[in-house]
Amino acid sequence: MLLRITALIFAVLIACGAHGQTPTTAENKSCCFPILSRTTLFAAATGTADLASANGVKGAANALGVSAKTRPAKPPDGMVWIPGGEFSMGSDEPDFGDARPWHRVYVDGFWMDKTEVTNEQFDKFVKATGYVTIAERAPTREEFPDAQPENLVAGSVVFTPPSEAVPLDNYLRWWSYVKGANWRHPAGPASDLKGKEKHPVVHVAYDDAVAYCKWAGKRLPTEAEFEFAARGGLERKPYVWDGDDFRPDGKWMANTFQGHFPDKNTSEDGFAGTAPVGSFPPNGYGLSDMAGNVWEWCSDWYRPDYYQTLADSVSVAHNPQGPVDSVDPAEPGTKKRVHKGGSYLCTDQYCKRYMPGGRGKGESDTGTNHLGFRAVITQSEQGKEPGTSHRSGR
Ligand SMILES: [Ca+2]
Ligand SMILES: [Ca+2]
Repeated sequence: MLLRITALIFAVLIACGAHGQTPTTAENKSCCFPILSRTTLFAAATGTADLASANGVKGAANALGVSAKTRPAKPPDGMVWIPGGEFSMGSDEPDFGDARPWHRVYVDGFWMDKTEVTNEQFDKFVKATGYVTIAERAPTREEFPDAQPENLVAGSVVFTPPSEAVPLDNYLRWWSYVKGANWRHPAGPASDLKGKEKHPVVHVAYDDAVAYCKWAGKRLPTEAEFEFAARGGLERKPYVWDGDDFRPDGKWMANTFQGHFPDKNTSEDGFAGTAPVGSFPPNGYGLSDMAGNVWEWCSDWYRPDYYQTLADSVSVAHNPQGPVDSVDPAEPGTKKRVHKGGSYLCTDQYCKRYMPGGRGKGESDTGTNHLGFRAVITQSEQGKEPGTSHRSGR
């Protein structure tokens, strides 16, 4: 355990240097910023299952009935139509260095899951395919040749708040790698999913989310699709709802963190952890929890300079797919995908990446108990064979 903790400290300290600043700077106020990676974790201290789902994927895609030109008359179950169009993407928040500058983006219309994928939905996928998530698999000697044998245990990263106020300069004070934590046991082996059937599934790594999407005949959204959808038709607004107030008319609009971070969660919005999906008002497109509840995987590789690159190269970026590779100065050598939307751990005391311009990042094999996903499908994906999505091979 000591080695694991040491490893975690090492990983955290590296991550805190993400923007060349100390952990106490505003830009690194990342209570809810899921930056931990298994590669760094295990290396410091120390696949995808056969889905048997080819027919199911093809059938599911066709069953959606997505037209090549027009939206279907009958919405796919649980999905809403996002009309597409041009919008301003990014943020001018001082803390969001990797989300600047504002730049113009166009996305085609697409269907998007109205909610984050739930435990109930993920359970159907697992029962149908026998899929085993990465957090349920013990890391192998081949994957982590330098790891100590006692560290090669299955588990995941869990928010473990301290009992009293602590300096906000060390993530280790509230994050732990917990043996036996996975989507079935979100807080560790003693926890379960009873009563959480409608809560978002967590502890899903990128590859796990991709596997689910393939089975469902869908794919993960690009970062541009997610942000376009999150904004709900609003232009350059700070939140995914209209106006400039975090609590319009005193109403809670998203599952975030209240109280004193990280030791005292007063749950004034009704939820200390995940909430059943759709517990808060939907945005302008009818999507729930595009801010807060759990972070959500996007298909883009993460680079902190990607927005600047787009702004420098084109007047309007059409359907941007993200950079061709991932570079994160915080953890050199690890490749990360984008997360969006923030989580139930976001608080303006520390970070507020529930704002639609906020960005998160994480290594593909790393899940946490505040990270999930939802899926999309575009018109052009109709009739494609399983796994042929332009996102799936990345
Ligand atoms: Ca909350
Ligand atoms: Ca969310």
